[in-house]
Amino acid sequence: MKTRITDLLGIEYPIIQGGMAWVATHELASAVSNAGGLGIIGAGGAPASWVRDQIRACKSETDKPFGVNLMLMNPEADEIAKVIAEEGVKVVTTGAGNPGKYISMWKEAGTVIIPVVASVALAKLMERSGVDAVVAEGTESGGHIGEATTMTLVPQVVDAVSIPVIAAGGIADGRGMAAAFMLGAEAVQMGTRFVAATESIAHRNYKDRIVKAKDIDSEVTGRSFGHPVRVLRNQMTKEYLEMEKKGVPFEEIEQLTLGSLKKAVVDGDTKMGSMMAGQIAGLISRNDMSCKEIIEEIVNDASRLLKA
Ligand code: TUI
Repeated sequence: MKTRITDLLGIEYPIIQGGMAWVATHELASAVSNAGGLGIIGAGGAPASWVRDQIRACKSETDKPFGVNLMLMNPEADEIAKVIAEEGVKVVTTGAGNPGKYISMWKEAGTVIIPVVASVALAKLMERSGVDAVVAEGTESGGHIGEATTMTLVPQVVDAVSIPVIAAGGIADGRGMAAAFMLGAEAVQMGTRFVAATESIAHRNYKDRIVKAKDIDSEVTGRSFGHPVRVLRNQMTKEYLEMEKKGVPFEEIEQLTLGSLKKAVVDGDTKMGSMMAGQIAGLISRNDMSCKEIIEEIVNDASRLLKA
């Protein structure tokens, strides 16, 4: 499965791991890269010093390329952008915003730049800014999301730009990967499937909830604030959505979610934690597979389907 993305990134398989806050640590990133995909360290809301330490740990665990995801709402985004350039990280992906102001610095450092976009407009703007590829992420994804579905967004982005497009949102097996390729994608990015991988440091309770999840078990909080986030339904989402419906101001509701991602990922609090996951969680039935096993299974299944 050679594509412009495998060539651009110097990887064996066109599979990229999502840059999930708290979950996408050096352990997961190096495991995905060592398995032939592209592992990503998720900066999330972490400080720049943490990101630098993670990059150095990942370098000690793999000789293969890996990337860093810069979540643009991070208060230390400027510093993290610099750390990425200074450490000579091969690939950067960005989320939840427009990375325009960092592009020239990263280009000078020779970093491959891949913004995550949720619209054709941002994809076109990014191409004009000189980025190397885009991730077109559908609303099926976990975490911070846009409006368009993967099925509608991917082919429209593919038609609108000439750079390669990576599909994300709702992909967790070989069928999803083959479908994305039929839409014109040249790689896929998966998040939720890798949360449940053996190398993921996510708490056992969170992994178990992904395995138990059914098709309609996610909720989107924060829509009315223009900050939609997809998570698995629990006590926290129930309280959040009730408050949102009542028109409780954002600042007050925010108290409910402060630190809630760490609660889910690190403490395993499935009641009040924010268990970010995509709609495809219902398809994920195992948490005993390594990144290598996951990637090999998906690539084998997708190749078979695409040849048929
Ligand atoms: O970034 C993501 N997913 C995320 S970030 C995140 S961190 C977080 N933690 C706690 C609460 C809330 C967030 C969790 N999940 N995906 C990439 C993505 N980017 N999806 C959608 C977008 C996006 C949306 C609007 C990108 C750009 C954009 O507008 C850009 C602009 O300013 O024009």
